[in-house]
Amino acid sequence: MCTVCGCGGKYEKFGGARAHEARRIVRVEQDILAKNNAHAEKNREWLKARNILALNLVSSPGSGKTTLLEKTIAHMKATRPVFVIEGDQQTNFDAERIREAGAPAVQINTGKGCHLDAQMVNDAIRTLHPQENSLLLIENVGNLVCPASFDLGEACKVAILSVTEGEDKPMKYPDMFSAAKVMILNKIDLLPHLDFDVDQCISYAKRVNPGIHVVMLSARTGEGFEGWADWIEGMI
Ligand SMILES: Nc1nc2c(ncn2[C@@H]2O[C@H](COP(=O)(O)OP(=O)(O)OP(=O)(O)O)[C@@H](O)[C@H]2O)c(=O)[nH]1
Ligand SMILES: [Mg+2]
Repeated sequence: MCTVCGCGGKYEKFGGARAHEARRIVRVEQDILAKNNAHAEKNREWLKARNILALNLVSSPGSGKTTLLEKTIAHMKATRPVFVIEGDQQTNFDAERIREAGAPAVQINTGKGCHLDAQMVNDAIRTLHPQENSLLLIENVGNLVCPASFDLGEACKVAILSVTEGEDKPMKYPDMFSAAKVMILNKIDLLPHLDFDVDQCISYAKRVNPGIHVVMLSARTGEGFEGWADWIEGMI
């Protein structure tokens, strides 16, 4: 099990004297996830009753989540109010960037934790008070593993992969890409400088999740952004 957060992964090779410990860990893991799922369902019901579309943005650190959120706020705020929950281990940097971009934001600092959970999001919603018919964007802690296991009550997870990370990531971290409804391939402005194989990356993503929708864009230049905006519109 992840020793930082107890988040749902488990060692695959237990044997002999470690078998009892393994069973205990699996029980704890099931308890943690069951409790989280109960909170997530409450969040989902609350959001649904108010017609709030909640998206959970998950990725490794630095893939461009906050940059994409800044662009999304600029694009959406005239038509639909946008609210943001930011998750990081430390600092208020991202919430400050979001407020600067024009949307209300609550920052959650997880300390040693490596993902957001549904209770944290519940607390943040109570502080943020997202209004009816709005868009609630949740930026998870940068981590390609643990956030995959935690339902926050969102409509769906959005996995962001930047082209600087390598096309093999969907195969190496399959849980994240199978948990997501859409994969944003970000930083495509950098493709001319890299040997990133776009077709191979998409093929890997579809191997772990045949139904995954793929949007290629540059959050910096705005190229391809309409694919993301159209996808959000389709979800509303
Ligand atoms: N060239 C290029 N750089 C980008 C793009 N999107 C983001 N960046 C840069 O990538 C770096 C990280 O961007 P952030 O938006 O902070 O990434 P993040 O995923 O929010 O990072 P964490 O919150 O720390 O996990 C910054 O220097 C951005 O300017 C892009 O489309 N193209
Ligand atoms: Mg960020």
